[in-house]
Amino acid sequence: MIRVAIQSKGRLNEESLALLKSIGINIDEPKRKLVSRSNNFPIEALYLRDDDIPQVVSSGTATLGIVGLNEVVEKELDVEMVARLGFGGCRISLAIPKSEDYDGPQWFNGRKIATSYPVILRRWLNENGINAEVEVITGSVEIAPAAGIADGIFDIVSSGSTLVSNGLKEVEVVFESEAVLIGNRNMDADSRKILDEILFRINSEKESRGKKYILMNLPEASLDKAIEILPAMRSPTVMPLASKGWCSLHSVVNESDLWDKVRALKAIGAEGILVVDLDKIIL
Ligand code: PRT
Ligand code: ZN
Repeated sequence: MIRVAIQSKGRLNEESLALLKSIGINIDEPKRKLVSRSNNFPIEALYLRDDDIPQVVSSGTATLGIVGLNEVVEKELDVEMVARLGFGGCRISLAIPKSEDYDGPQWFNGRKIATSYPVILRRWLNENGINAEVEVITGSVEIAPAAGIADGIFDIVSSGSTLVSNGLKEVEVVFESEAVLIGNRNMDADSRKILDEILFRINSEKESRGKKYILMNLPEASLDKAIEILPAMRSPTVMPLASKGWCSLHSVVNESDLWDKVRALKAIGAEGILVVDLDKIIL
């Protein structure tokens, strides 16, 4: 049994649980529970504030954790970075009042910046040789300039609408983040085995993203051309049809070029084309 720390509420909670569900792990939602055990996988969820997740994983209270990369880097704790999870995407940026002229990082020299991410900010200031004062505040960082607390802010941005509605403009993207799976450095062999199974399932799930299963009837004479249009994982599956001179062709395509492929296949005589959602691809 291993314990995985998950955000109890907030932006990453739903997608963390959805990720576990998508890889076949049943787990109850937090609902005032601190711990909940899966009934079909040797895992137990520990529901916490995101700020506490790097610490509990680093200390071993939980073996795994799902948390924003920004929190992991900011806390400067030694944990294993196991996988990027592809959700919770955001950036941490510097922003200043939109009326200001911005002439590059030196704008911040001698100015005051409000943030909840002082470690990541100080690193950037050092790298750029900027001497600025860092004002650490938690929550509502975006109101600091209007409140006269700071000249600029360093905060999480996703759509950018919070900045706009506070009269601010984004001037430097300093850090790109997404949800990550982290692990305790000293996990034992049994835990490692469970983690390997989780990773195997996550990768199968990832592999199927943005892909569709396509099947069609095709004149056998067009088969070579169709195989050129549809390079599949190994090679497309071809099956004979009852009507002479025809076959059924199955393959996997990227959703991004699905319609180009469909047009090309129709042009060489494909009929009855079916496009089906893919759930997992086990390589
Ligand atoms: O209660 P707890 O401490 O667990 O949660 P929290 O309030 O500290 O964090 P939460 O739930 O807001 O965010 C958790 C994680 O989600 C962050 O650490 C990031 O990794 C990630 N994330 C992704 C975001 C955003 N997108 C985001 N937009 N975290 C915060 N925001 C904020 C942003 O600061 C801004 O104020 O959302 C606001 C809206 O953003 P715009 O640009 O879309 O307007
Ligand atoms: Zn938090």
